[in-house]
Amino acid sequence: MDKLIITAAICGAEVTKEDNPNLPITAEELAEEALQVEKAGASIIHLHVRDEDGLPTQDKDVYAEVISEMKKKGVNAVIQPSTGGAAGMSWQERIQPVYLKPEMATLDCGTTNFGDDIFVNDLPLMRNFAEEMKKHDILPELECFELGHIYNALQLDKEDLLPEHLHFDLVLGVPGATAATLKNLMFMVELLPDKASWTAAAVGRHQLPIAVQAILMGGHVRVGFEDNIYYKKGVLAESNAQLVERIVRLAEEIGRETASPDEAREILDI
Ligand code: KMH
Ligand code: ZN
Repeated sequence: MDKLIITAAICGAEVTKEDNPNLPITAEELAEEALQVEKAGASIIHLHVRDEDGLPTQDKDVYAEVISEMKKKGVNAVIQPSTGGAAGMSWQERIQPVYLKPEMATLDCGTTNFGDDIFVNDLPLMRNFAEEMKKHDILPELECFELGHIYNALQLDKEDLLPEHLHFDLVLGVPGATAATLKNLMFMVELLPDKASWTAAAVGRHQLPIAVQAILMGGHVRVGFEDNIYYKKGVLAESNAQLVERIVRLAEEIGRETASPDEAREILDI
């Protein structure tokens, strides 16, 4: 098995400080959090940013400021901006961080129910995002919330819109989408091409068991406040780093070493 790549999804678009006061949202808070999760063992930072009111934005300048703060603090982890943003945003708004030419960015692979909302990703939008990422040599993380999303990603691959190395993120447990069960995870993994690598992310109380399953199966793990604000039942997490540290400890016990940022780059062919 490859070393374990841990992605820290430190902020997200939906969670608020009312949900967990430890949520980082300003440039300074996000940069410090990125540094701490990297120290804890994360090699990828999945990044959303917020405006002055704490609301989700895809503004390129806000991303640029946050990323620059991270670099100033010496963050070496792969920074992976979201192109999903929040449900309801236009594609023009969502695609903005791609033009900062990050090493990696998310590419959402199909429309899905997202709680009470619909998160729209039709094939023309996906082709557009994939083409722009290819043009700027950005590795897309193929976000799959549903089984059919894997087939959409494979369609893009057939159309030669994706790089040689395919990296998937299987996101389970979003209300209205595929439930976070071990069977669903195994079924989705079986559909992936042999050459692909994959990360598992799961919402709320499912984050931990799905992460452990991914460690055992040779996949990679995503944790963080975007998907889960609790450390355990009824106890809010103190930081994203606390969630990352637990995964490092568990992986070590199971015999899986954690990848450094540069090792993650090698595994992902960045
Ligand atoms: N906030 C969700 C609607 C991504 O980052 O690409 C979409 C999302 C996926 O978080
Ligand atoms: Zn996201």
